[in-house]
Amino acid sequence: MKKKAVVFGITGQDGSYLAELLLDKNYDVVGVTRRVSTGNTGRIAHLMDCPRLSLVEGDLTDYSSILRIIEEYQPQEVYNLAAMSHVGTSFDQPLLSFDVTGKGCLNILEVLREHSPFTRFYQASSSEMFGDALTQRGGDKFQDENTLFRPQSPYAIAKLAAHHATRLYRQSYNLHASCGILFNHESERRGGRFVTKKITKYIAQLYTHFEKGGDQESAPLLYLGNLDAKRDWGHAEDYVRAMWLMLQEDKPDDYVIATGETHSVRDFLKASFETIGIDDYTTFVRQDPRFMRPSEVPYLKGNYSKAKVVLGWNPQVSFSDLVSRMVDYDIKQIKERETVG
Ligand code: NAP
Ligand code: G4F
Repeated sequence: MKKKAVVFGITGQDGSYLAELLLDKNYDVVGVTRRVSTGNTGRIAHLMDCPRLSLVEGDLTDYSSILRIIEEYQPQEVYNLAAMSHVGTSFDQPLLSFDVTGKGCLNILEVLREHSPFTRFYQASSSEMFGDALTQRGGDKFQDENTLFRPQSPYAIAKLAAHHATRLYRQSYNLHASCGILFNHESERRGGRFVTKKITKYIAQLYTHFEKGGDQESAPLLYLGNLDAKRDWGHAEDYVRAMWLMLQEDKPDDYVIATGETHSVRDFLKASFETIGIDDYTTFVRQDPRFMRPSEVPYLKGNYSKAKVVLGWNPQVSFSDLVSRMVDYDIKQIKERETVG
């Protein structure tokens, strides 16, 4: 039978890759978009001509719009990727963050419980929920499905509320509802305010500055916050495959999705500078208190053994490939803009 999936957050990084994957598997895809005054469909522009993709307006904070969409399309699968996903911003907008990222998930769960109990549901949980907690085994420090949650931001608290709500609806109402506890994943399509994209966009700018004969004195500077935080960074294309695999299982469950490697922001910075032949980044980078957070998550490294065994999932893109793909893409973007301009 041909399947239909509703994707909340289709205009985001993950939404765009998931839409590609589902269309590739011959699904009918219904993408939920927010009404905004300027365009927000850039990441899915290349898919818009596909007759199996339809877009419908809706907002996660509006129960009635979710109800209308689920009743009209009656999907076999629903993916909730929508969120206010920037951790730093959640300190400035904690109430909005909770309404969208926490309560928004509950809105979908309630609609499914009452009106579509056989629809399978995926919730985008996050490694941010672990906060400063970890599991220590021998010399190894990591997070897995059994690690405690100790969230350190309004975003993480909202995600944890959604995570527990999803588990509760699975246990109490028998919904096929699964959570992917996804560690950081980036890509060419990553939003410009996340640290990786901020770095690779800057590197592209610096590269073109030197290519045009600019000198060191007139080179732009990069302003960043905490360089010591460690993250487990993978590529979004690998991670959306895991989302889909979870909903194909007979039994719903929660899974950590990660690479099993951790690198500091400083490591990412160094690796990015190296792609353009610069060994010492310190001349070009300044620490700026504006980008420090009131509370930080110091160390994330995921143990994805369960996903490997049960789902047969493995990450394909290495850390160095991720860095070079993002830098190459950003350099190409600048060149294309200059050609058009
Ligand atoms: P993203 O690029 O920021 O995309 C977020 C999506 O949510 C966008 O499509 C956005 O729409 C939509 N959205 C925001 N508020 C909404 C609302 N009120 N109603 C409906 N849609 C709304 O995030 P991402 O990196 O693709 O991440 C996807 C999901 O995974 C998010 O839930 C994120 O929190 C979670 N997650 C991400 C990572 C990661 O490292 N990327 C790791 C773990 C979990 P607009 O385009 O209109 O803004
Ligand atoms: O790139 P980030 O903003 O990602 P963060 O906070 O880890 O959150 C991302 O991953 C989560 C999964 O763990 C997702 F749930 C969430 O939606 C999002 O996708 O920051 C990464 C690290 C942090 O420690 C931050 O303090 O980089 C540090 N950092 C240092 N300078 C900076 C900057 N972060 C940002 N955004 N901008 C800076 O200038």
